Amino acid sequence: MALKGRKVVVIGDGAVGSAYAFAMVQQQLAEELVIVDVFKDKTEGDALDLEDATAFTAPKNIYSGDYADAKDAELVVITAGAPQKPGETRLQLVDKNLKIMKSIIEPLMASGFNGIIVVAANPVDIMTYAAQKFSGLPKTRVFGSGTSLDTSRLRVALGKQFNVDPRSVNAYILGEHGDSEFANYDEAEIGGRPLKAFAKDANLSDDDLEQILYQTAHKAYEIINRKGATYYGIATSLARISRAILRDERVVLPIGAYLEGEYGLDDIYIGTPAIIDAQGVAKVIEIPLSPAENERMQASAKTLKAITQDAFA
Ligand code: 6V0
Repeated sequence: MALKGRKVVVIGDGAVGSAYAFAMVQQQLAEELVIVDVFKDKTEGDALDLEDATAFTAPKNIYSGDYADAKDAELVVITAGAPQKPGETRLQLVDKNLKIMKSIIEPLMASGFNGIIVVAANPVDIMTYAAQKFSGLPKTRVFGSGTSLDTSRLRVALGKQFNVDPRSVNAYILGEHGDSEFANYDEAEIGGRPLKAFAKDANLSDDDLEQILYQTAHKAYEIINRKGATYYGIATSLARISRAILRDERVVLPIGAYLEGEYGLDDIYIGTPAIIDAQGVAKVIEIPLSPAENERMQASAKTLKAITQDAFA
């Protein structure tokens, strides 16, 4: 059952935004769903199309809207962004997407919006940092999808490997949503038994586990090479995060959280588990990492800090 009055605004109605809207309707997670994009025809078309689905789900108010509609929204999900073009550097993309983020946050805040922002636009850790800076909202109420999708991919891969439901695999991808991310294999477990014990039973070496991590981190390319974009996975991750907020679940999810001392890091958004409730990030869960994993966390943070410092110089 959807809670009454739950209003969600999705900004960016591309592949990810429209798949997210569909997931929200299928899971009956919002009472009111507003779709915003510079491409107005697309939002109107999607709203009309999604409306048809409400004949089979609980009644919902779905419409193409504008920033003013965010005034009384609980949650805004930002999936708007320019994709990387051939020959374009990552920093050039950061620059372009920062401008887009600014052009979104200004009218959003001018509407009087005072809810929670979840960012999925890439590079997500940097865009989340920007969304918080531009909005001035509390850091607990602005967070990113971080390593949410990456963690899902890892759990799916390990679930297949050990023939167990991915939901029973308690492993995380931590760090940047990108090349420097890593898995917490040393602490990961299935049903309370160390994941490394399952690996030993299956004759998997640490190198084999690293290979699974590598495939996980590069799965996006496998999908993009075949169909140009990835969206169902991230859309479902975003719907899961939305449910945690709208239903005040206090569930532990991997997200991109602002750190203030956790992992010895400060002033950065990075992938880590956190408790999510109606207020946003209720608590960052700092996993006690092995020395080798901690080194990877620090290296990942260094990569992100360098980009942030360049972008905000
Ligand atoms: P897309 O299909 O090109 O959609 C982007 C949408 O943003 C388009 O509909 C644009 O019209 C819209 N848009 C652009 N500028 C603005 C603006 N100023 N205001 C409002 N809308 C605007 O891209 P797709 O949906 O595939 O990806 C969206 C973003 O999600 C990209 O940055 C991806 O890199 C990112 N992803 C993030 C993932 C994650 O794990 N965090 C996973 C997949 C994609």
